[in-house]
Amino acid sequence: MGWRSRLEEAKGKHRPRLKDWARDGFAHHRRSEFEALAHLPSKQRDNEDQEYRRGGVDRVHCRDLSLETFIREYEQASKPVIIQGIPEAEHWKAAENWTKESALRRRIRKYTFKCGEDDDGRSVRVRLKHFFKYLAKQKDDSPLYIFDSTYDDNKEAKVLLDDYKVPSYFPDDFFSLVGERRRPPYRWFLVGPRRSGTSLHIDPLGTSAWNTVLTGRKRWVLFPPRTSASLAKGKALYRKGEDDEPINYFVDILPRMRSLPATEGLVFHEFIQEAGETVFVPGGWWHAVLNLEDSVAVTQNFASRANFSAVWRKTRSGRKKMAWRWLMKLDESYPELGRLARKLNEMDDFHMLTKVEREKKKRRRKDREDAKKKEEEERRARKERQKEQRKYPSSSSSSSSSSSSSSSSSSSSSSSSSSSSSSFSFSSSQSSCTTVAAMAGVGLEKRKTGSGDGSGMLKRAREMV
Ligand SMILES: O=C(O)CCC(=O)C(=O)O
Ligand SMILES: [Fe+2]
Repeated sequence: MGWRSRLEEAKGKHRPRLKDWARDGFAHHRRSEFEALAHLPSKQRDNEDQEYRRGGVDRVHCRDLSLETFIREYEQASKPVIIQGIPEAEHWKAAENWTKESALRRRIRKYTFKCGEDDDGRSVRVRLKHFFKYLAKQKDDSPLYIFDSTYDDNKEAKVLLDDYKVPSYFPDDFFSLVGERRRPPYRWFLVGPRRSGTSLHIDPLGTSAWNTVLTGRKRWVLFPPRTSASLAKGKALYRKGEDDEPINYFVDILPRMRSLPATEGLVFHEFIQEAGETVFVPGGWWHAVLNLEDSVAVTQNFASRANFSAVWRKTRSGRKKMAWRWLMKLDESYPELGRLARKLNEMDDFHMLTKVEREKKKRRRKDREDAKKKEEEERRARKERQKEQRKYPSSSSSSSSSSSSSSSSSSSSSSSSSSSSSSFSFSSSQSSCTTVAAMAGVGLEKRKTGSGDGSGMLKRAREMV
């Protein structure tokens, strides 16, 4: 199979309901609107309200930024920053190996990178050489995007780990205590064709992130943690039929958000990340990203001292089992953090369930769900019975004996109830599965594409569950 058919297959799996990937014309008649994003809106043209609402993001070269200053002024202050020069100063081979497509392709020939997800949460994967062919030719509004977190577990692809190291500004990584297998996904290799991107989200479990671009440019928008989700997402601003992919958000929705009255209290932090720059995203900040050019990047999430309280609070309820293990490991290696975690539990009156309690709770939930399912089945069967009776009223009224009428109606209803119950239990188990994934996914997904059908959020959520 050639690259075209492989990519067509991948696209079909990732967004099966999307028939025309160039429907909105962002590579054709609306191309100039996309290209205009290469420049930030001019400050002079803004009115006072907008000027006030545009939060700035500092840009500092790493030679002028000590670790202590970074921690004090950015990490502890929960303030995003763009740091220049890290790959060069910290001697990343990625500066060479990832900036030439041919070099990258030669390094990893067979491994298939995740570039999407199907409706059942399975990864959609392609080889790099096929993806690069697609990237060069594609005219999609919102193309497939390599966003892969399992390269480190593959014999061939883990050479990528030799090409970069965690920048010296981010020495803490407390989730490493629970071990590679148990910890949530935390590092991603990204190849983003122009117009691809990541929808608005907050990074998982209260973690902070750094993101370094080796080639290409990315446009970012950030909103402070206090911003309401629906306001930041611009939920009320979508028009009928509009897609909610990152390209649509940046081209259509953000400009509408900019002209909202200042009383809405929205503050924007917009900037363009250039090649060689590292963006620090503090935990809890909303952010969305659009690849302005074909780009190669790496991003990693971490728990540190500065974000520990928020990460602990999310982890103890979002990853109950892992939280116990983490707490034990913290007690051993960082007893002061173990004490802090317990203190937070006490302050919040949070009881961490033991294994036995967790299992009991799980059983109780299952019993409740089973009972609900049974009730639903009975209700449905009753309805079917009533329908039958309405449809064939004569069968009961014309029969000479009431006992035969009731027996015929009960036998017909029991057969209809058994057939409806089997089809019902199938659909209900599907929907409860979806609900569990959705609940578990709250705040757990790292990357979201819009997927107008709403599957994007679930898809990403599942990766973390
Ligand atoms: O580069 C991107 O597309 C998004 C990255 C992101 O959201 C992150 O690094 O947390
Ligand atoms: Fe993110």
